[in-house]
Order: sequence, then C-alpha cells, then structure tokens
Amino acid sequence: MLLYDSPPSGNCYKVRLLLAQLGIPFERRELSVSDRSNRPALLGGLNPSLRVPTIVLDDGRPLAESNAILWYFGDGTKYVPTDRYERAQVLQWQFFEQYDHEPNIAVPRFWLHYKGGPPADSANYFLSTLYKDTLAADSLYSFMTVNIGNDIDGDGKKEIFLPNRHVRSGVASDAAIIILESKSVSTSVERIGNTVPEGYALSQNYPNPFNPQTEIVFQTSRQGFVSLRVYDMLGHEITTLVNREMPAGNYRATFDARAYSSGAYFYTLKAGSYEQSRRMLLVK
Ligand SMILES: N[C@@H](CCC(=O)N[C@@H](CS)C(=O)NCC(=O)O)C(=O)O
Repeated sequence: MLLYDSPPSGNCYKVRLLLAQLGIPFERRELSVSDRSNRPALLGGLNPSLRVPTIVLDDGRPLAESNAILWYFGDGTKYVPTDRYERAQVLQWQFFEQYDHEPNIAVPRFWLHYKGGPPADSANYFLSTLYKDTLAADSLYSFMTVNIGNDIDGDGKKEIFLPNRHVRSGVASDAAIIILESKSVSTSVERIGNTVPEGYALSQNYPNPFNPQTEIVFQTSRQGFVSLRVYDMLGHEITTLVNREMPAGNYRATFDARAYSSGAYFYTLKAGSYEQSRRMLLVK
C-alpha cells in the first residue's frame, strides 16, 4: 500500500495517524506542497484533484479525500461506531472539518507558516466580513494576519484572512475569522494613448523573468468584455487582472506577484472570440 503524502499537510496527518493507530503498514511517497510540478505525472489517473493524501491499495485501487480514506480503514474498527446515529455523528464532524475548519483555519495557518507576516500595506484594506456575527465573551481572540494575497471572490481585490489563534478543541465560538478586503483593485490597468488598434493582440510581458512586478500590454479593436487572468502550471487560476467591459484600445496591466512563489505562470487574454495565452517566469 502506497500513501502519497506530505509532512506539513493536516489532511495527510489524519491518515498517517489512523494507519499508525491500527498498526497497518504502508509505504510513503513524499510530495511537496509548494512545488506541484510532478503531480500530474504521479497522481494523474489516481486522483482528479492531484492532491495529497492519495492512497493506492494493495490491489491497485486508488482512493482520495482524507476523510474517505479514514472511513475506508476505520470502518469495522473501534474508530467508526456501528450505531446509525453515531455513524452520522462521525460524518457530521468530518463534513464540519472539511467545510468550516480546513479552509478557514487550517489553510490560513499553513499560509502563515509558509508565507508569513502581516500585509505591508494594511492601511489599504478594510474590514469586509466577520465570520461570526458576535464574538463570544468566554473566548479569547487574538487575530493573526495571514496574507493569502489572492482574489478569492474574483472581484479584482485581494482578501486577507485573520484567523483567531486561540482555538480550543470543540469550542465553536473560538473558530472566528476576520476577512479583510483591499480597498482598491490590486492591479492597475491603464490605457496607452487614444488610438483604436486594428485587431486583438497580447504581448509578451516585460520584464520577463520578473520580480515582483511585470507589465502585460494588450490591445482590443472593439468595445467588449475583456478578461486577463493568471494561472499556475497546473492550470489553477491565481488572480484576475482584468474582468470587465472595455472600450477598444491599447492597455498596460501590471501584475504584482509578491504574494506568489517562484515558477512559471500563464496569462490568458479573452476578448470576444479572441483568446491568447503566454508564459512568464517569476524568479525570486
Ligand atoms: N479535501 C481533500 C483536500 C486535500 C488537500 O487540500 N491537499 C493539499 C495538502 S493538505 C494539497 O495536496 N495541496 C496541493 C494542491 O492543491 O495542489 C482531502 O481532505 O484530502
């Protein structure tokens, strides 16, 4: 049995812990959580999301999703009850863990560990959402800043998460999180000149390689909806630079990649039926 594993991943830890508790031997293949370039070759065909944990059983069948793996090995042992209501309670906890805890607490903590530090320009952010309507009197709140630096809701502004660092097991009101949203669109797009170009074009970014900013020049020959998005090597969208109706013209977009790690990225311009992608290299 082979577990595709990553040491800092909480989802992987759950699987290693249960297998150890049950005394089930397994082999491990460690994958990096930051450099994901070997994932398609290793996990393609095993797990459509290319994520860890992914386990390959002795008979060759793959299984993904940490909680499905826990259920597979736990069922029939003391870790999964037989009573119908208690089984449903296990699922209740597992869905809570993936839907509420993992993205709001675990992932921001992970980013804090790997990226670190408060935003350099905190004055440019305003309080957008409080995860809990009211903070509870018996919880201790100390919000740590995690600059995820991503435009999560696609409105062109960056969000920052501030999870509470004093989270006690089983105390729901501890799981508070503040979301800050940048006041302005985090990337600038300016029109160059007033001419109306002939045809559509997307230029190679300049400078390239770059750190941390680069400029992407493009032209549109008709008024219409334009999107310019940046993707990582796996095709995951990491930010939206433009997503709006624009008059025909020449434009220069600035991509600020200080929140991202070194590597190759793609940017794609879509306008009407025109679509063009180019590659750029961030070297830190
Ligand atoms: N819902 C999945 C989440 C798995 C997941 O997010 N894995 C992370 C590590 S904790 C990963 O592989 N990240 C790299 C990537 O998304 O490509 C599970 O519970 O197994």
